[in-house]
Amino acid sequence: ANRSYLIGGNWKCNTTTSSALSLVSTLNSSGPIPTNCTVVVGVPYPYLSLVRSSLRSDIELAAQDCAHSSKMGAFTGEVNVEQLKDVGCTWVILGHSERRTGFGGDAGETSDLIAGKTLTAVGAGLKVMLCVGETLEERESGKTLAVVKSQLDPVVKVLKASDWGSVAIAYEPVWAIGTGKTATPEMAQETHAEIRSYISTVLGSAVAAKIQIQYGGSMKAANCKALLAQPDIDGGLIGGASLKPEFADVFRGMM
Ligand code: 3PY
Repeated sequence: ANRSYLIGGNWKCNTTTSSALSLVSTLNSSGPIPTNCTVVVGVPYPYLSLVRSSLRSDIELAAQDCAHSSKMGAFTGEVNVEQLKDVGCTWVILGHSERRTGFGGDAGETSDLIAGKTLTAVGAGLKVMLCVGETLEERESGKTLAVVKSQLDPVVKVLKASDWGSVAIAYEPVWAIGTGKTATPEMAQETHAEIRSYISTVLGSAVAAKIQIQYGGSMKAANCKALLAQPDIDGGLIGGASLKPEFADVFRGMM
């Protein structure tokens, strides 16, 4: 692709103080980051400060969610964008399918809520990895693009065109998340190209040409090369493999 690569690790609800520090030490000794590559790790809230203070400075820090409001106040359990910036985050992952679906009794986040969070994050100067993607049932009934559009449209509505410079889209087919199933590079490329063409329709060709579209869903060292070689795949959002030393192989492979 003629865009640079964005390689994100999504630690999800994993790590403790000691395993976070051991991952940091692996990353710190993993050699240079290729110049065409931005590397970001998405860390659970309790470890953001710790990771920022111990991780090499050329790897950026993301939170995995943020509050809808940027205000301090009576919002029990929420963490806002100012707090994220205060502990050194430059990115936030928003709208991951695991947040959209809900779990453990949570209702799940709507695309409107995620759009509001995206606006708040971008307004505060954070960059966003905005996750979209369809379920297996939706793919099999030919609704992939319709679903992705319905997830993107609320964001298109609230952001200014210039805000899109702070947004990357992480296309994560839900059926490939944590299942070990990966979309084939051709399948992923097809959807990435459709997403880019949709962005071009609603936001213009300049935004579309620039925006990074990451693939997510069981990306790992063994399959990243073929995925990242596709013209519209500009990086990855990596779950399980980001908890292992092989995460470094993904970005080192881009040299
Ligand atoms: C996965 O790789 O499974 C992910 O969900 C990344 O966000």
